[in-house]
Amino acid sequence: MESNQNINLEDIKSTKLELTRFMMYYKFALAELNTKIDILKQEFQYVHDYNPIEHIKSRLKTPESILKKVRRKGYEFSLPSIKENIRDIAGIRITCSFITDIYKLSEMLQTQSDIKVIECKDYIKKPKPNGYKSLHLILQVPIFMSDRVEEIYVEVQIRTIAMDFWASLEHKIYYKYDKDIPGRLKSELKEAADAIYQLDKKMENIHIQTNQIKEKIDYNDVTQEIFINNERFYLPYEFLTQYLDSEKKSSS
Ligand code: 0O2
Repeated sequence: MESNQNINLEDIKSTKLELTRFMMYYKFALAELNTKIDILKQEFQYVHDYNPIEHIKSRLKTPESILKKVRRKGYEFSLPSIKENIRDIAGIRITCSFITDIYKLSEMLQTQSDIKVIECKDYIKKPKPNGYKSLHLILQVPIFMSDRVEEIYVEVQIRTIAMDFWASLEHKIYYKYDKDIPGRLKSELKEAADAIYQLDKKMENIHIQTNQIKEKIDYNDVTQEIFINNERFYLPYEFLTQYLDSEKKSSS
């Protein structure tokens, strides 16, 4: 640890307080966005009868990693500069079942009125040269404090399970070889990325065919119940008929 005898204890204390407060905004932003994603997930489950999200993971960048990035990019070392320039302090990674779910989810997030879309990088349509695929969004989320509103950046990465599998292996290899992956492994990784894309498309195709069969079955299965978040509610037949009648009247 580097030591500097000129820093007094009071300064350290107040700096730690200020940094903690700063990092808390990002924690709140993650909580806010996680709630939004959870609501979208439940609504999607209800409308489409399946869960598009396999896994959600959120993380705060460590102060050590923030410092490294500020130095690497040559940004000024101040909280306003970090807030403006380091836009992945709060990060959420969502793994979806299918590629179309990635775009549906991204669209649902982007159209929320209180979320600002700052940037959208589509590494699925335009993969990185090494084969990396994922959809990256930089969003700005308002955090309502007692005396003001803070707009906080959050990076959202959305990918399929297969893309995530590839990215985590590539990430491990990247660091194992100290960021200099041997050529043979690089081309094997690229081949694996291409194979994964074909697999994603194949799985989605099977899913679409299964859905078409399910729709036919569901049409004949008019039960008198609805499920809200796994809780069952009885639906009187009259409710259905009256509702359909009023719908018809209002549309004619
Ligand atoms: P960590 O630990 O995951 O946060 P920048 O974020 O500005 O430094 P860039 O290239 O503009 O760099 O950002 P980009 O392309 O949006 O990528 C940022 C994040 O995407 C990375 O964060 C990774 O998580 C992921 N990523 C991007 N490219 C690759 C890749 O080739 N392989 C893998 N496995 N992941 C990738 P960090 O900060 O690198 O790491």
